[in-house]
Amino acid sequence: MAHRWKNDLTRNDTTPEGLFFNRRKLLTGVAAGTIAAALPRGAFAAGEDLEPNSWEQITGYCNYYEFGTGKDDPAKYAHMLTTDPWTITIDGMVDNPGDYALSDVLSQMTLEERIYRFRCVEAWSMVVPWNGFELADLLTMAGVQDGAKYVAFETVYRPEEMPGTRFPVIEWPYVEGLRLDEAMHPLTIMATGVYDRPIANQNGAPIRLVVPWKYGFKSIKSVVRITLTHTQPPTTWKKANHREYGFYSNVNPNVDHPRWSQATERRIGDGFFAKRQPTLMFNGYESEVASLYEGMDLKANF
Ligand SMILES: Nc1nc2c(c(=O)[nH]1)N[C@H]1C(S)=C(S)[C@@H](COP(=O)(O)O)O[C@H]1N2
Ligand SMILES: [Mo]
Repeated sequence: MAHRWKNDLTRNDTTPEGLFFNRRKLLTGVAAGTIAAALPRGAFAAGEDLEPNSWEQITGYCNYYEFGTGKDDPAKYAHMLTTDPWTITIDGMVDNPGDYALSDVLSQMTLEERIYRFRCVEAWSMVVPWNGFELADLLTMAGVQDGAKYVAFETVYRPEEMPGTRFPVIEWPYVEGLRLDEAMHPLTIMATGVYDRPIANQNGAPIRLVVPWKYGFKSIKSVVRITLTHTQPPTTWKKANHREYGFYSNVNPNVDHPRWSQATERRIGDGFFAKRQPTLMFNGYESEVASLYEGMDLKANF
């Protein structure tokens, strides 16, 4: 199938599945020996020498705060979330607003596998095979009206199934947003699977956003509402700390996070003492997406 986008990553580049699912433990140095034993040889070369916490300090870890901020909380509690049946409300500036059953949506979408770089803001990266469909197809089905400029996303908020929401660590529900042209770009997908399996609850089941040229936190999980708007919508991390997190959140090695450099990254699976690699502009998708930001000051619009 001919693609309207270029992505030269292949199966050989992908992060081994075991590393994807266990990366929080790897990153935080918990039970390093145990995990190393369960992984293919070579995948975890120098792991056993890891100083606990050293990675935590430099990386932080990716997450699903609705299930808690502890390292193991999402894996422990995300099973509490009921993901079937699932309804997505599409509203705002669309011709066909309404509540869409996910099963109906999926029957109309072309599902594909995409192998993408996925980068956490704190300086580590993976290459992950997501399964999903283009967000543009869903928006086209809803009928975007003239004048719509942004797409707002909202995660399900169910306190009884999400123990982390009892604490006001961030404002609930989790929200994110894209400019309409970013949302319509063929690289932007709604993912329903990973490694050819339905997505795990802790990774955002049954459906989450993936924007491969932006940081991980842009990838809002368990989406229940998509709203077309005229004005730039609020985003969770910008609301929590606007000095550190902006609306755009493009992977940009020239703009450091206030507390750490983003000029280099460590690829999960390369080993803890492997040389850091230079971070690629837009996560390696520069030729695909740079034109979206032509003329913009990306230091001001971080
Ligand atoms: N609803 C919701 N979506 C979320 C988060 C969250 O806490 N809640 N965390 C974000 C962050 S910070 C990251 S790095 C990615 C991590 O996704 P993954 O670990 O499943 O790949 O999810 C993002 N989406
Ligand atoms: Mo993150």
